[in-house]
Amino acid sequence: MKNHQLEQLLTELTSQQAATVEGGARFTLLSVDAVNPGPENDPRVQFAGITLFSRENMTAGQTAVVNRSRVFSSKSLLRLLDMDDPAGLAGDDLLGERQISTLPTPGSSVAWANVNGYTIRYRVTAT
Ligand SMILES: [Ca+2]
Ligand SMILES: [Ca+2]
Repeated sequence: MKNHQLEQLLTELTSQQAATVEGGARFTLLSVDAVNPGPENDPRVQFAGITLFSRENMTAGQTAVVNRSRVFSSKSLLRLLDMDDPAGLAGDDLLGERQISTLPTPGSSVAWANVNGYTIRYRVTAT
């Protein structure tokens, strides 16, 4: 690794850690329900550009428990895609997205039913 690449990496890590120290929120992807996915049955769920879940060939009625989380410090995008190209993101279809704010979720969870037949359950908590 060249020196400037290492420097860049260290800078990125430092700013990420700074965001954690300054506070913010934790997004937790709880579960993905394939209620009625139809032909778009290879879901990939991303938060802030990071894939937290992906599975091929989910069937109607199937639930995947995820419980993966990520700390963030400003509004970030939650996206549901359908994988059509397992090798990369180029062929994926965007099924839906929403902005997630750092405000903690009231109660224990929020359900999001999207038009393509998935229910994504997630929670935002203070760090
Ligand atoms: Ca597709
Ligand atoms: Ca597909």
